[in-house]
Amino acid sequence: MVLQKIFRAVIMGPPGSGKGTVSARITKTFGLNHISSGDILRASINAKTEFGLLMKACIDQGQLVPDDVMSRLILSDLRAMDHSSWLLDGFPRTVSQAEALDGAFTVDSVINLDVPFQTIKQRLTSRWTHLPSGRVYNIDFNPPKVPGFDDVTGEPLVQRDDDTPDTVTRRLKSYETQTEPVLEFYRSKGMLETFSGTETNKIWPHVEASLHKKFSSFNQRVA
Ligand code: G5P
Ligand code: MG
Repeated sequence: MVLQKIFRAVIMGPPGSGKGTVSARITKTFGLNHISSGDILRASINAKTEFGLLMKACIDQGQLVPDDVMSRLILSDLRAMDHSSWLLDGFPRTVSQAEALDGAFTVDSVINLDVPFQTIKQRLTSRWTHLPSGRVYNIDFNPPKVPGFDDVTGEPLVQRDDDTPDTVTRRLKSYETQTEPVLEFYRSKGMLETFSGTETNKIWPHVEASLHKKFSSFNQRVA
């Protein structure tokens, strides 16, 4: 579906709930630009920038990067994109970040993936990532065509340093204490749409249908 106006969405959900997986399907189907805060941070770590190395300590311990750093980073990337439609994945993650985003941009849709923590723990230990693109694979769910290598570039896949069982537990804890209040922030504004389940393939048709509906009414309002 071709969009006639800028459409801006946020995708939320606990670590491993499938934000990256669903985002890839949304960008393919609807052509939004995918901006993943985690991918941006991992690119800085991979490039061994001073900033990246500082942030790596936080990330590897399953802690959040400080709000002011994160909001500055993401908002400046969004401003640079100016007249584009985008889908934000991994930001905002605290109420302070949500307020910063709210002050700078109008968000048209907030998608919340609600997946049980038990399901997530199993998934993350068998995740393989192509760091330069952020493409994710899973040994059980969507294995790469050649084990250990990215389907598109043929480059090696890695396991994220923060996907160890202990760090996953800490990330889930931080999600409960720091990110769940953001759901309330958007719920109280009537913007939150929650999709519950344990399988992305069952959740996705509902997300797709909801976005199709939103995009249609959005285009009608513009026309
Ligand atoms: P990230 O990178 O934002 P998380 O923790 O929010 O990391 P993550 O781990 O990237 O989220 P996801 O994107 O929600 O998970 O999930 P995914 O990668 O698509 O799917 C997980 C796995 O499950 C994959 O292997 C996938 O193939 C598989 N899978 C998907 N669906 C199914 C299914 O139906 N069945 C099965 N069997 N498998 C499936 O953030 C990382 C860190 O960066 C910092 C923090 O330290 C954070 O911990 N950070 C921030 N700090 C402060 N503020 C922010 N805004 C920050 N953003 C990032
Ligand atoms: Mg992700």
